[in-house]
Amino acid sequence: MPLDVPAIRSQFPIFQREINGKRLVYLDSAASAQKPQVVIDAMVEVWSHSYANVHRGLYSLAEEATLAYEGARAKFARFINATDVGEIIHVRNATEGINLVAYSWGEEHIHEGDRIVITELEHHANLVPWQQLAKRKGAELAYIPVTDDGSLDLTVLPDLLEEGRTKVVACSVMSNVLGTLPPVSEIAAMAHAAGALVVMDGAQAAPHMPLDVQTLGADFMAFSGHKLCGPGVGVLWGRRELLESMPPFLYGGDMIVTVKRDDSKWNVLPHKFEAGTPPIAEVVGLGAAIDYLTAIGISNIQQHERRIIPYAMARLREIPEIRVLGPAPSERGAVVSFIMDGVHPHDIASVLDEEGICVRAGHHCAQPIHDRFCVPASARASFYIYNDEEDVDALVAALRKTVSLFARRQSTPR
Ligand code: C6P
Repeated sequence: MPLDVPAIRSQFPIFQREINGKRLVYLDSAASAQKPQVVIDAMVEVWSHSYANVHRGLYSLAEEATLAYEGARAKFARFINATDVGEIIHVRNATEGINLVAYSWGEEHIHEGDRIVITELEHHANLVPWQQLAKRKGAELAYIPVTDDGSLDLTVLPDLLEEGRTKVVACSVMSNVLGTLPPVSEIAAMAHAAGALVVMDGAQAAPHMPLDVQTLGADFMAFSGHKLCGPGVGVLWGRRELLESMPPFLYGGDMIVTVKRDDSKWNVLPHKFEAGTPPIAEVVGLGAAIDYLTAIGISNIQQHERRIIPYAMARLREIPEIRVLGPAPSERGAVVSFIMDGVHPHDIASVLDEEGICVRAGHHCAQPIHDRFCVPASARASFYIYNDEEDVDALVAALRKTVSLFARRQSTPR
């Protein structure tokens, strides 16, 4: 079903405001998505009427808060088709989820001489934790390279997957710079055949396409609520037997069953990995966001973006000074990163801002993939449920203005 974009926009209070006297054109959802009123209301409702700490109080209010908090966990499990809610760990964000795996699983299982495989298109969140683990342990960090057209060169993977030596493959389900959608199930099958575990970074994919942890073949997957129109909490999913075997990541309240002066026993899953008071209203808010997106339909969202992306790329191609990075429209998710001859991405973002258009400019926390394409930075437009062709047209008009502004500056004698 096509999305009713004007109706969706009207559900987000932020679109009532203007930026620099212009209609707000928000093209930075890959950094963080805007929040619909239902999510804001769900959090206000918790704070106004149902707030107490969870898992601790023996009074009605605490039980209500615990039910709402645990109810959200069940929604997250359904969202990614996990059958066991104990496998859903609430974390701050995808970054924390991946760090949890790299520390808790990695410290125990990675040894000197082992190999960790990642890809050249990873966000720093799925790169630096593995890089630093490899350094601590004297392990090798190997990269699956990216081809000129922005896809993964999987011809090298069989050589990188050395049985007994390659312990883990960590891969993004969607690149935040190129939009590339690596064949993660295929990668997972190859990794498993060589005895390696698979960690999937679902941060960019989760808002845009159905993710089913049972068919994807992941052992762990992390995603962030703030990119799903929710607040700042995230989810780490992991296979129960792996999570059971791993030591806690953080120690403190709620993650124990008994503490004696000299030793402690850990709580059951998922609580073993949720030390301290969690962000209660935020978890409930993410539950509301998942309900909201599920009602729109994740497949409908994917179809919507499959129309916007080819349109955006075709329109950007009309500007000869622009070079788009990454694969063809049919091979990518809802991000388009580009560079403009002679204009720094920061300057592009500033001119667009004057027009009320928000894009991201810089390395997007993914420096190695920019190095791969020999550019220090790019500008990135990313699209979501509240964007339509009108937003693309506004972007293209503002980019034309940027081109002529800088052409004029360069031809003005100093
Ligand atoms: N990318 C972007 O503008 P956090 O910050 O933990 O919520 O998400 C980290 C992360 C992990 N993986 C991928 C593929 C990502 O894109 C991100 C976040 C944002 O591209 C903010 S840097």
